[in-house]
Formats: sequence, structure tokens, C-alpha cells
Amino acid sequence: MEDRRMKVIHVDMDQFYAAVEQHDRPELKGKPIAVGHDAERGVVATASYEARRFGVHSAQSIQVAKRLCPQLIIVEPHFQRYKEVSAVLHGIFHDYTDLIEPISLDEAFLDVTDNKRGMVMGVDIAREIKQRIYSSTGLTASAGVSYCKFLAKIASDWRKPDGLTVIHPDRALDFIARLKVEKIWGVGEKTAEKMHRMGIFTGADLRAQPLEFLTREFGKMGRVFHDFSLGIDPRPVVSEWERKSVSCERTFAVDIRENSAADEELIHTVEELERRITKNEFAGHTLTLKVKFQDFQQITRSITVDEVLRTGEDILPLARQLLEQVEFGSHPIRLMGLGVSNQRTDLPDDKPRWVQLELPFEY
Ligand code: DCP
Ligand code: MG
Repeated sequence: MEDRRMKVIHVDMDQFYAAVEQHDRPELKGKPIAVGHDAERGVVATASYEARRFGVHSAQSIQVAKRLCPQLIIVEPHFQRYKEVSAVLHGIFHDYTDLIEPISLDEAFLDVTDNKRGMVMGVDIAREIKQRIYSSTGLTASAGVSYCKFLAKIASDWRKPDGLTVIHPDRALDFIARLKVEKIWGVGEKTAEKMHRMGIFTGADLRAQPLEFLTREFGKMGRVFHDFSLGIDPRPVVSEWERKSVSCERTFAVDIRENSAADEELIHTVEELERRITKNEFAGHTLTLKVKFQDFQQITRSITVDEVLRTGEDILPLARQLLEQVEFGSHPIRLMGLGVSNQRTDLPDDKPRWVQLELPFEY
């Protein structure tokens, strides 16, 4: 079982581009608007909720949208403004954690398990973040809190707009059992139709299928669906800075149970990491420890410091600090990894601090 103490928040702005436009031009408030180019081949980027009631939606042709909603107001996009707002959001997120995985301008995952404020409840952090977003931008966000990405994302969508939903680990299986399969990540329209033909409508129906059946019918995704139906999603929140990192990992011949053996391996890993840092002339501020257990479940722990991490001497005490947070006695370690990230060199303040990432279903 993966680490159900992990606290993941998914934040997603409500009707993002449309909300920005309605905020900047109050005369558009309460009106059906679509953001996009009013051209023959123009496409709706997003529609206000007032317009969505008419069936107007993202990726639809503007011409079709106008037919569905004759009073629709088409508004030209202002991407620079959306990026500005996004930078404000990320400034707020960074007050709580550096483990931020941006999905798009208005959407991100935050791992707040070890947050900078020392706050215990993910829901308190999510509430604060929502309030701060509103007071700094005048816009509402929806947030979801759970122990993994798949459930946090479903939660943020649950009570849109201005929603805040928590899926507690104890309630997850019940929640998933009642969930419609089309709400599950990776189940697109075609997959949903196929599942429906097989009589699979809910998470409970999915859970009842043997793994072999699901992998035969859905290939690699079969296992993912199977895991999701059981509330298992071990994908970590991966910040963009972690992608720009130097790291190394060691898989042990014999799984480790003892503190002394773990410390010895940690020292070797730090030495190897130092070699790689020197070779790559890398200078980061965040150290991440990755531990994979005998049962292949994996956790990561990170620490960010003001000093540059370059030598074993800088790194070892921090690595030990991170390892202390890992309980492994009854849960032997098969792999240990260390990485340095967060270069802080290319962080212009006027630019959003991320690039568009896709979310691979890789474990
Ligand atoms: N977007 C786009 N084209 C799409 C989908 C989205 O240009 N096909 C842009 C416009 C959206 C923004 O990305 O405002 C965020 O997308 P979301 O899917 O989060 O949609 P919204 O924020 O607009 O609405 P919601 O309240 O459902 O999150
Ligand atoms: Mg959104």
C-alpha cells in the first residue's frame, strides 16, 4: 500500500480565462461569454458558466457556440494577463511547499505532506490558499485534498465553482465505489463507452473485474484502472525543478532493515551524487530522498535550503535528516535515491515558473 499519509492538494481556477475577463471588465459579469477569436475557424478557449448552460464549451467552434447561444459575447484572449495571474498563484503556493507540479496556467498539484508552515491539515492549507487567491486576484479557485493525485483531482472538480472537497483515506474506497467511471483519470469518451458496454459503470463495477481481464481489454491502462479502483495511485507530485536535477539511485542486493545499514548506503549514495554534481557543474537548493520499499511502493522527502548543495559535506546531514523521516523497520528498503534540484538561476520574476507538463501514467 502506498503512503496514505501523503497530503496532496489539487487547485484549479474556475472558468479561468472567462473569470479573468469578467473580473477585468465588470460589464461582462453575469453574461454568457466565450474567450476566443471571433473568426470563421475560431475556437472557444473557455466559456463562462452562464454560456455553458447553453452547451457552449472549450474546444468548440465559435460559430457553433454562437448558434447555441445567440446572445453569446466573444471576448479576445489576453494571455499575458493569464500568465500574470498564474505567477500570483504560484507565489502563494510556494509559501506552503516547493513540491508543485503545474498542469496548466490555472491548475497544479501541491504535495503539502511536509509543508513550510508546519500545518497538519491539508484542508486548512487548501482553504487558506483559496482565500489568498481570492484576496490577491478577485478570482475563485476550487481545491481538492486527498492522499494521492488521482483523488485530489477528482475532489477539486466535485463542487465547482469555489469548491473545497476532501477525500479522506478512510473514505476513499467508498467514494471510488460510487464514482462514475468517466470521472476516472485516463477514462476518455471511447474507453467509457467500452466500459459501459461491458456493464462497468462505477468504481465498484471496475473493482469487481479481475486484473487480467482489465489488462487484456485496456492494455497498460488496465492495471492503472485496477489500481485506481482500489484507491492506489503512487505517482509522486513532481515539480518542474525536480526535472532539472542531478540524481542517482541504488537498488540493493539485499533489502535493508537496519538503521546502520541504511546510513552506510546513504553515505555511498551521497558520494555518488557528489561525483555527478561535480561532473555536471550543478548547483541546486533542494535535496530529495527517494525510497522504494520491498513491496515497490515509493515515497519521496525533500528539503530546500538557502545554501547551494554541492559537496558531500553539504548534503549528508540533510540526507540523514530526510532519512530519519522514513519509517522502514517492518518495511525493508530495496532502493534509495538522492537528487539535487532547484537551481534558482533562471527564475525571472516576471515569467511563470513552469512549462506545460503532461502527466504520464508511469509508475
Ligand atoms: N483552455 C483552452 N482550451 C481548452 C481547454 C482549456 O484554451 N480546450 C484554457 C482556457 C481555460 C483554461 O485553459 O480557462 C483552464 O482550463 P480548465 O479546463 O481548467 O477550464 P476552466 O478553468 O475554464 O473551467 P473550470 O471551472 O471547469 O476549471
Ligand atoms: Mg480551471
